[in-house]
Amino acid sequence: MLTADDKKLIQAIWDKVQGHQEDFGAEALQRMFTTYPPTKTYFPHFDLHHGSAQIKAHGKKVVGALIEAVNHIDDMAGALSKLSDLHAQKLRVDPVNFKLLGQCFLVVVAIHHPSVLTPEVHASLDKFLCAVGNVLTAKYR
Ligand code: ZNH
Repeated sequence: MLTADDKKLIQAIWDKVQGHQEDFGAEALQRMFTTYPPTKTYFPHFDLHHGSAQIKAHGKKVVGALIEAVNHIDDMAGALSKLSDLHAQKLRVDPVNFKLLGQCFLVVVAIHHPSVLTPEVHASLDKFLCAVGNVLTAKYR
């Protein structure tokens, strides 16, 4: 469960992410593909080279969904319902991968905003990313 304090810290860090949606998203994906190569198997139809337009576009979508989650932090399941259907019915991404992408995203935030990512903010952001992952894998069966 996200506490009121978590929500405050998450909002604060997202104020820094807004406006860098595409960059941060693409960096997190690039990092995930390099660090955890098996994640590439979900994107056989993508050009995965550095600076790929497809990675940028996808990064923007993924971070856009995270922003949507922040904006509806008390009803993430509702806000991400369609996306949850898509991941459960069509994409069937193994849930472990959500942790990996979350880690990569945390590292990207740490690189760009080292002073903002205090241990407390780190903990809250981690909780938030796990919560999003749980929503996106909730309809798996
Ligand atoms: Zn996912 C898609 C989000 C994770 C894989 N995604 C997607 C989209 C979005 C997302 C928004 C788009 C949709 C439409 O278009 O409608 N994701 C997301 C998020 C997360 C995720 C938020 C967390 C946090 N994913 C993930 C992972 C993986 C994935 C981990 C693996 C590894 N996705 C995916 C795919 C797709 C998607 C494959 C499809 C792409 C294309 O375009 O084709």
